[in-house]
Amino acid sequence: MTKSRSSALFSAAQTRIPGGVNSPVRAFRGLGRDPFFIERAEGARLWDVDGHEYIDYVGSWGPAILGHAPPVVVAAVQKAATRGISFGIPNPLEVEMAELICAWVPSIEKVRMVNSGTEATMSCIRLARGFTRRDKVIKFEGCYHGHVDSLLVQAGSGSLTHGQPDSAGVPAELARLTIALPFNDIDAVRTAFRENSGQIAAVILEPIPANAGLYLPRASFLQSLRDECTAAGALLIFDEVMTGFRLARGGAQEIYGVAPDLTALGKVIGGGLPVGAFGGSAQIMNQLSPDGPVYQAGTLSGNPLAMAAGLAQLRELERIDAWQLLDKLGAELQEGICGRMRCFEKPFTFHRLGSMFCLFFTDLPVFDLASAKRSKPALFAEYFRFCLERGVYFAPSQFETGFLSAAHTSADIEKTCAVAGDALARLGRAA
Ligand code: HOZ
Repeated sequence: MTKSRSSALFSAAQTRIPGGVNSPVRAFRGLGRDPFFIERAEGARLWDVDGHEYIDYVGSWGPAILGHAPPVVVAAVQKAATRGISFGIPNPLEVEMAELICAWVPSIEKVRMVNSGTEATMSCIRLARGFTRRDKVIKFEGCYHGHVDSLLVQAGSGSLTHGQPDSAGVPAELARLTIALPFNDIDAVRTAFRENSGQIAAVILEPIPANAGLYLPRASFLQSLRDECTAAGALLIFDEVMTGFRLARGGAQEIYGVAPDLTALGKVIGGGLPVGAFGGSAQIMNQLSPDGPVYQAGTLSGNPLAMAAGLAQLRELERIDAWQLLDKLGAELQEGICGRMRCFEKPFTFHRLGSMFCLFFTDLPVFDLASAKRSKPALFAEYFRFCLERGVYFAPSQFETGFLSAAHTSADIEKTCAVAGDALARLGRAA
């Protein structure tokens, strides 16, 4: 049998790229099949190098909120490219982007652009430590903030998928400064503050954790964190790399009405180009070099192509009121999948907020990492493969989140629900 082009490419990749991939979660480990290679993407569709077509619910892990290659973003990038690809000196688009972010996210008075979500959270931690002159950081089990040394402790996403929530290469001395607690457990936070009085620089979290599947904060959890941080003189950092500009114009902080001290942004903000940002009050942000003592820099930060792509995407989201549309599509998907599980004696747990969703293969409630781990990996793998073979591409790990885009249609969702329904019926849960 001749090898598919994807298999041939994956064999070649494994020779020259560790694991054959440039980010571990792309390796499809534990799913009983190899990854496929993409030829092109448009709207809500992907086409692989062997000509297979997929309805895509990964959306480049979040950035493709308008779908793939949206004409407004492509045109903006083309136009910017003709004026120069990188300057390494200020350009007007950086100011436009900073003004837009500050207008949309009121907790941000000043913002710095970086090149990834990892850079954004890493910089938030350094800034929080520099501002408070303290070293310890509280994070939550299953929350993933990129591959930042201090934050690869009980982390989610690929590190969790591949069984490495604590990475080799992170000095034990550094990891000891990170206190990992169960999400949604405010008593654990209070105890940690008590036991480490005057030592906590910051509490960092995804306000809606989306790197161990998707689960939600309990009522008042975020406000209680806000209160505890204020009382202890620690900074509250929201990692809104996933949720920023996706769930609402002002992100999760707008939805829950809780203002963090610092916010990390990424994904949607770059329109598919490598962009991150972090921001907060002027008082805190002024600690950054060259005004303050906390050093942070980047050759490509504020790159004109990236700014043009991000601005075009954000403005288009607002122009079409994408958040309302995305919520409507999300509701259709939820109804379609949950509707098919109504005949189950014990339906699986389906979570959705706006355009983010996740199906856990457990009938028990999911509210933190321990409860997310109740989901049965073998059932997830079978579900994933079944759907993929029928042209529906969900994230290749239980510990990730699904994303809808404004390019998905009700017909796409109907087809998806029919496929997902067949998969669920096969998994033997029907009464
Ligand atoms: N959940 C990850 C980002 N938030 C997936 C992307 C990756 O690790 O490559």
